[in-house]
Amino acid sequence: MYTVAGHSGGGSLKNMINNNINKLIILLIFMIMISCGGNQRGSDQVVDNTVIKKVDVPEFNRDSAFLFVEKQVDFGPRVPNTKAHTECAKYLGKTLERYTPYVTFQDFRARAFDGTLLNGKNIIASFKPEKKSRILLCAHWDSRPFADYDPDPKNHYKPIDGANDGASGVGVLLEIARILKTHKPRVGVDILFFDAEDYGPHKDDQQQNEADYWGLGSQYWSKNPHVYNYKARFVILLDMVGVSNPQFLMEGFSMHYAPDKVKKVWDIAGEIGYGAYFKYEEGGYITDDHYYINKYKKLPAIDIIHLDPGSSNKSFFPYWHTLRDNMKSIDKEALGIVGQTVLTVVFWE
Ligand code: AHN
Ligand code: ZN
Repeated sequence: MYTVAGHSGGGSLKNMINNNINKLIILLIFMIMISCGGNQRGSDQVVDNTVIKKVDVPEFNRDSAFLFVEKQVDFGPRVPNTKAHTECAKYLGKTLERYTPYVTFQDFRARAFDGTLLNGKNIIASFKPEKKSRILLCAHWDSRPFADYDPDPKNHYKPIDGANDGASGVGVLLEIARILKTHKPRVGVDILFFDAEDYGPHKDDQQQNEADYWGLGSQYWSKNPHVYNYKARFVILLDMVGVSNPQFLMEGFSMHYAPDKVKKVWDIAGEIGYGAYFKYEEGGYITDDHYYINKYKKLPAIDIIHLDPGSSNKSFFPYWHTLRDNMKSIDKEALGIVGQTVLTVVFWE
């Protein structure tokens, strides 16, 4: 037999003490709950004797982000000129239209390394389009037509799911779009999904100007932005952000073109508790979509990308450009780390 604490009846001194201890414990739990509530607030910043309020940041939902990744992968490989690609574009557009009325589809044609004419579609969602002060968030939504780094050569011409390489960044940004429907940061935000990032030359096909066959959608947008004279304070690209225990090193072109923006993002990640993943180490130069935004559009653009200079697959995650880049390689925790960091950057701007 036992009595439930606090409900033991009787008026003995022992019971009174027990009751008060229970009240104290409940009070303590409440105080802890209040101080750890879903909203994160950093210590306010003081610049030139002015206190800059660090506003409350909504909570990024990693389960929701995971579902957004899964939805894309369910279409099959999103290779340009395929049905899965067309269907997924519709899904991305429809989903964004639930969160903002300002969705633009930018159709373009681009020649691939092997002469194929690709029908590309960049997809852009804007929040507070009237605001001059803006942040641009992007990721590529297409997936690679070849698993040219698969351990089995029989797979080298099969298309990949691109769960991490493509869908992870888009999933994180769809979750941010969902949040921006109801939570309004001070700045305007654009979310841009680039097409035809990953149709670069096959490993077995040696090319002269190899690099410029990657990032075809971002090259097109950088030379033909969806808005005349488009400006943003800075640009954050997400690429391969979904594997467990991610390691975000400071990518070379990001550091070359926008070192202060890299520092800003890395500092905020550390401030909200993700310093173990955002490392102050250089991680090599990656010709990714942000490179063309810097080079042609001349906006400061950084890449948040998992890098592992010791890895056998260039310096990327172990399943990069293999058939194992599927849903099994996706970790909710990683999506949450990146999502909460980017959301905080946006709300503190
Ligand atoms: C190069 O390997 C030159 N660029 C890699 C960019 C990339 C591919 N990002 C994802 N997949
Ligand atoms: Zn890729």
